[in-house]
Amino acid sequence: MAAWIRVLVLVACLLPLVVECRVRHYKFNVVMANATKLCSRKPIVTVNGRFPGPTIYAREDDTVLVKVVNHVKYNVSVHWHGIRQLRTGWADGPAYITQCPIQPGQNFVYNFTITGQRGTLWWHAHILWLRATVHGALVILPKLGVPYPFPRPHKEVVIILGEWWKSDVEAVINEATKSGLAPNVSDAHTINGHPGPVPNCLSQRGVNLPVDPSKTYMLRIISAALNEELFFKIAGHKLTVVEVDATYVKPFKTDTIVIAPGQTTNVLLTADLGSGKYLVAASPFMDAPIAVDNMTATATLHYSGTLTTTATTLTAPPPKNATPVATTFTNSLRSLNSKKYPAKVPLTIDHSLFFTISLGVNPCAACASGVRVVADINNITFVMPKIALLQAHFFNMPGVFTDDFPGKPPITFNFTGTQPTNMATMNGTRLYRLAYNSTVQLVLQDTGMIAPENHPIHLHGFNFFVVGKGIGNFNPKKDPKKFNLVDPVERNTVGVPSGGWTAIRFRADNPGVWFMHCHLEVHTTWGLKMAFVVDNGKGPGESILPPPIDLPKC
Ligand SMILES: *[C@@H]1O[C@H](CO)[C@@H](O)[C@H](O)[C@H]1NC(C)=O
Ligand SMILES: *[C@@H]1O[C@H](CO)[C@@H](O)[C@H](O)[C@H]1NC(C)=O
Ligand SMILES: *[C@@H]1O[C@H](CO)[C@@H](O)[C@H](O)[C@H]1NC(C)=O
Ligand SMILES: *[C@@H]1O[C@H](CO)[C@@H](O)[C@H](O)[C@H]1NC(C)=O
Ligand SMILES: *[C@@H]1O[C@H](CO)[C@@H](O)[C@H](O)[C@H]1NC(C)=O
Ligand SMILES: *[C@@H]1O[C@H](CO)[C@@H](O)[C@H](O)[C@H]1NC(C)=O
Ligand SMILES: *[C@@H]1O[C@H](CO)[C@@H](O)[C@H](O)[C@H]1NC(C)=O
Ligand SMILES: *[C@@H]1O[C@H](CO)[C@@H](O)[C@H](O)[C@H]1NC(C)=O
Ligand SMILES: *[C@@H]1O[C@H](CO)[C@@H](O)[C@H](O)[C@H]1NC(C)=O
Ligand SMILES: [Cu+2]
Repeated sequence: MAAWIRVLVLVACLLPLVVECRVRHYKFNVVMANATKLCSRKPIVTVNGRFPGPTIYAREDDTVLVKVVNHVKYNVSVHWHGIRQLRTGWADGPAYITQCPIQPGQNFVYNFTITGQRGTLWWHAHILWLRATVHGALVILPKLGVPYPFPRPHKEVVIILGEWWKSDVEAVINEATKSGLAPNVSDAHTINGHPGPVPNCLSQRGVNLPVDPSKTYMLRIISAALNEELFFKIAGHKLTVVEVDATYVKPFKTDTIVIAPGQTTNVLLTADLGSGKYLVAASPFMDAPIAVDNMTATATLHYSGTLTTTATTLTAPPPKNATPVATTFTNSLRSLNSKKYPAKVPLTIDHSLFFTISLGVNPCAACASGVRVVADINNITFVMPKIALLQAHFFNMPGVFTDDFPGKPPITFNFTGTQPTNMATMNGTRLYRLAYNSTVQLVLQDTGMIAPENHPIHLHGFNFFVVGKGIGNFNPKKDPKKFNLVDPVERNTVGVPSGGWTAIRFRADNPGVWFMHCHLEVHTTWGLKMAFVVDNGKGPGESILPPPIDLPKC
């Protein structure tokens, strides 16, 4: 190929999908930038000076190459949330799990191929609390010529929900780490970077979403919030849910969606009211006695031909403790399970695991409060290693982790009833080992230690099927009889309900080290995390590839 043709193809591949490109190149400059959309002049950490960051467009089967250059004072790493990373765990991104961080002045090329996936995912920083402002959409279109399993929308719009602090987010978590107690809640929620009108803040109108009467739009909704689940609704309009976490679902209509940090939801919206302006609202969902930011972020759905001066039709978001709204929504989610998109639920199980998801309290002499609030899985507060686990696994480095993560908690108690008075936890960098292609059933049980709470649990490297959920303690005799093994929703992040449990199944068909953690950043910080180590298989294409030469060093 002549050099000028190569350049032409490279440039064309940066434009959203006008030509077929097998390889898509992006450059992420991690830089400080002023947050002009927000009521603050404080510089924030961004990609390419944008908040939210740039959208990555690709098609199923494409290879994506993203060169990340770190121009800030923080260590950085980027995670491609929901991308399976088949055999390319080196490109997954969680710092100290699959890679050492990209240090100031350094760079790294993330190189991965999107196999068997299409839909809305997203990318975000996976170190410290940087993902508050370092995040963006990752839109995977079907292969050329392959239609959606629903009528093609007139237009597609990315909607990123977020959480915003007036203070520097690293100062917020550092202050909490010093005290040993919970960090400050955010000061506002955002829709595409804008909170909407905020008291004492001029020129904050929120984003405008223009629509033409009677046309259908697909909203690719992403929750990049740090610590809070959100309700999302649009005055006067129903939303038809067609996809979550980049897997198609049986379409259903709803007024309100509920979305946890880490999750994505595609909805169809038909502009069937002819004219007017309608409020778009994102507000917190919290059904436990835990402080949240109670601000509602707003935007406006604006029909073409409607005067700007027209009054906006308002809508009241559900009260923050509206558990029934959230439950009705999650209970409606089913895999499409069509011939083309079958739900391949594992029917035989090699590893039946039971993990308690919990908070705890340890003594802390250095903490201002004398104690440290922690979080754990099966009573183990995860201790981050100094060297990435995937490197330690690949190069057989001893002493970095052990593979004795327990398959059940050390003590069985009434998890959702009266709690043990001893809320101390154990510490460790313990992993659970899986043979290639083995199958796992994992019951995630919330506890009432400190307080029950809805925890969105995210698994890297896999999608899983959500085969069951319930309130109270999981009953291993009765509950499995009610599991949905036919068309359970398939996703990468699932809420464990407050004072309840969720059961998931997956097949360990991806060798590597795969992080699993609560996607409430505060809980991840507190230690609500662990990892699976999946051994190589014996056949061709069943081993992790060697690390890229530019993989950052610790
Ligand atoms: C942010 O704005 C301040 C004041 O307007 C300016 O001095 C500074 O250079 C800006 N910083 C960046 C990173 O753009
Ligand atoms: C990306 O990884 C593939 C192997 O998965 C390799 O063949 C290719 O050369 C890599 N590309 C770059 C630019 O590193
Ligand atoms: C946290 O909130 C308290 C009380 O409003 C305030 O005094 C403190 O400065 C906040 N911390 C940070 C880091 O913003
Ligand atoms: C929101 O929370 C703040 C601080 O906790 C409180 O002062 C305020 O009354 C709350 N507002 C609403 C509408 O609940
Ligand atoms: C667990 O505690 C709850 C709440 O107190 C109670 O309703 C339930 O009966 C208890 N379950 C068992 C098995 O003791
Ligand atoms: C957790 O581990 C700590 C430290 O070994 C122990 O004191 C506590 O009883 C354990 N708690 C539970 C619920 O297993
Ligand atoms: C775990 O670590 C914390 C803080 O480093 C400490 O207070 C606690 O005693 C440790 N727990 C055990 C069981 O070692
Ligand atoms: C994985 O296991 C399933 C069921 O046991 C089997 O059908 C399939 O061929 C296996 N796949 C590989 C790649 O070994
Ligand atoms: C950045 O990462 C390196 C490698 O792990 C580590 O040695 C260094 O302390 C980190 N820097 C900061 C500021 O945390
Ligand atoms: Cu959590």
